[in-house]
Amino acid sequence: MNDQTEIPEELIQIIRKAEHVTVLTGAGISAESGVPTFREAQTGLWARYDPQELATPQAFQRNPKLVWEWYTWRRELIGKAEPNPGHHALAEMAQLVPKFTLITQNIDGLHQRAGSQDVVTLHGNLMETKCFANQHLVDNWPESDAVPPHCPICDSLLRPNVVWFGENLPADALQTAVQAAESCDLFLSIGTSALVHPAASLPLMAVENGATTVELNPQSTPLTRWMDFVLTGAAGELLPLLVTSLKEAFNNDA
Ligand code: BV8
Repeated sequence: MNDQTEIPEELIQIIRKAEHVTVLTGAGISAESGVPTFREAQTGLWARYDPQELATPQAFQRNPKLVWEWYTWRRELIGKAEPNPGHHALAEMAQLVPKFTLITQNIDGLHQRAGSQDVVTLHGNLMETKCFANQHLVDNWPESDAVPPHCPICDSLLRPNVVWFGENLPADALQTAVQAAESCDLFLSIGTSALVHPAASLPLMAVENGATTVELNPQSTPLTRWMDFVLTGAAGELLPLLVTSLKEAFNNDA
């Protein structure tokens, strides 16, 4: 499929009239910030590891040093990344509609750095650290050669504050996300392969609730067949186009 270069007028009119827009993003929206997507082959030292194998409590218990160092590498990557026009376009869209809920599977914090407010982070935040035994959130810890370092409160091993496979999502974030999917009149699924649950069920809840549903992705996914609109292309290109068209539609109203 080659990428499209414009947004259907019918969709612009639907967004213009929407009361509550809900957006779910995945790793694809950070791809143009230089952050490799979850399913892209890992580079360099990490090429031989399957992310799904590393992002589990079992992997951490088996080899805490390896998992800690993988996240340190990812944190350094993300530290060098900047929000891209796709992140900024979503922050702008939130100002144009009456109610806007942004749900992300990403742990890179780029939506927040682009100015999005009240981001519902389903899978945690890579820039936050907690301990394995008691979930103590810690901002800093005593210098030591130990890798991973130990919790200054209970001495258990520190880990990133992200949701691993086999771990429950934060109950409040998931509840907010489900409510937003079930009550919105427009749902956009952006840059996600829609393979990881329960996040992947949110767009289908929106279909169930009768919302207009949109998928934005250069590739098709298991969601594509259920979507009312399929925007084929990169988020960093199509979202700014969408917001520009939306602003023109509002100006024509004025
Ligand atoms: C749980 C943080 C209860 C860590 C992540 C029901 C059915 C089947 C399986 C399950 C189920 N319920 C639970 C499971 C098990 C499991 C699961 O879903 N497994 C899958 C693989 C089958 N889920 C869980 O374990 C969840 N916990 O359900 O708790 C429970 C408890 C015990 C036992 C059972 C249930 C926890 C899941 C959270 C895992 N943590 N991240 C870390 O990052 O290290 S998931 C991680 O992978 C990401 O956060 C993200 O969610 C996912 C990757 O998906 P995407 O974001 O979509 O990224 P991906 O690379 O796949 O795709 C990128 C897309 O972007 C592509 O489509 C590409 O085309 C597109 N793209 C590329 N460039 C661009 C673009 N799009 C736009 N613009 C571009 N420029």
